Amino acid sequence: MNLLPAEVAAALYLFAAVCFILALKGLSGPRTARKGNALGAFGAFVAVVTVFLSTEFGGFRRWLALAAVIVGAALSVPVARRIAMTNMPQLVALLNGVGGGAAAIVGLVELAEWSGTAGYVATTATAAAILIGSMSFAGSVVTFMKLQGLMTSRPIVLPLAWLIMFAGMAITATLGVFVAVTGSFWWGLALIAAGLASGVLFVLPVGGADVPIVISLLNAFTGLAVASSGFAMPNTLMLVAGILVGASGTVLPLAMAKGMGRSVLGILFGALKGGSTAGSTQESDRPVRRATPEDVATALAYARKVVVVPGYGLAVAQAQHVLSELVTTLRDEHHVDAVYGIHPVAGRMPGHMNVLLAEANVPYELLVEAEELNPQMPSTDIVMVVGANDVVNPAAREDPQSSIYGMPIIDADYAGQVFFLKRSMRPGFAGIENELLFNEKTQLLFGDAKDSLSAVVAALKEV
Ligand code: TAP
Repeated sequence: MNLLPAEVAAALYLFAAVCFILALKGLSGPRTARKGNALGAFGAFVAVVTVFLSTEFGGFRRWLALAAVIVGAALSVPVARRIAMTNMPQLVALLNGVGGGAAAIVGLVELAEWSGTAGYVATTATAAAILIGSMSFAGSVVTFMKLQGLMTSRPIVLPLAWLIMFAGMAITATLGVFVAVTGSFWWGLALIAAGLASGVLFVLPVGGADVPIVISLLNAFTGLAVASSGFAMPNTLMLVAGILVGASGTVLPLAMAKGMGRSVLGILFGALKGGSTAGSTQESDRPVRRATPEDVATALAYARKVVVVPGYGLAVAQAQHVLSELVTTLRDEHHVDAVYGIHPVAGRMPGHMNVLLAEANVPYELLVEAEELNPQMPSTDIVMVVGANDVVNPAAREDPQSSIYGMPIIDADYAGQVFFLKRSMRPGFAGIENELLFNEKTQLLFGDAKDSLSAVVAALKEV
């Protein structure tokens, strides 16, 4: 029995779609991101309830669907609540994979129900949903395993990788055509197997820092798979939601690749050309100048302008609260013009530093983007780098041989003095040495960022 008339369901679908669009708009800035997120979740809730009430379910199927909703929510809510911010990329990968897998299964179920009676347009869209959805599922599971440390995060390049890839693409495309022409469930099943294999082959050669970019790309794939499913069923909401995910998922990897000064194609196929995208973890033994927490506190207290550059290490140390305390003390008690320098790819996920600092209630107006900050660097007294490395590495500007050459950086080396807070002489994610560590302007305060910052805050009280 249908509990909602079709017209009411269509109006609610439209309402949910508007929620999704406004959610994306909200997510485009840190001030509105929370509201955007809540609006998107509300839209998804309305959509699920509408589907549930407006669908013709036979027999016990309505209860089966309800059980699926309850199990899904019961599994995902605690996971999302407990996940550490540093593990967010792998959670996104996993949830995205589930979405892709679901779109592929919906396609397969459609083929079974139609049993060869559907038109070519519907079967072609279904073939696309099955192929892209299963690729996205398998690719996301592999990226999850890479980021979770369940397998090596280095690029894996199989022997004859190009040949395997082209053969795989040819087989998959042929199976896709078979599904579109015959509408057969069995060909659909074979297409799922080929899609899963292609998804694995697609992400194996991607390694290290590039994995999060591939996750965003797979997000876009899932969007396309859902949109294809929505077109085939037909279901307007799935179509709209899929297109939105597909479009936003395409913009994100492009923005991330730009932040790293790389091309998306270079990231995807770079490893197939040979060479690795992940660098070394070797510690440098060149001499550096050391500072004590007291040195740092005194210099900061007497500075006019200070820029703090946070990076991945801040997230690892969970030192955002004590960093915020330090900056507030400098501003309020020592009248220092202290701000945060935000690099677009600092950390390991888009907006990582914004999210981290928002947790510590840092006012948005103190977050200054790299582009706006760089012209002010020569007039900045001190840059304090907290758990960042690659995003201030001058090799990106000066060394054409460097793997990060071309990546926009925060020009910390143009400031009067630099303090680096890190634990050791190990390099950052790119695995390359940072000449700024050996610059005569630079002093290092070794230790976990939270401990070092707490010591600086304590020392500041004595200044
Ligand atoms: P990184 O270059 O990775 O440097 C992080 C630094 O933090 C390391 O030098 C590490 O040195 C230090 N560190 C780690 N744990 C610490 C702790 N507990 N206390 C103090 N220091 C600690 O980070 P970044 O400058 O933020 O650059 C980000 C990198 O990730 C870039 O290469 C970027 O391309 C890549 N990436 C970013 C994204 C996005 S979207 N954000 C996505 C993929 C890749 P020690 O080990 O010596 O402490």
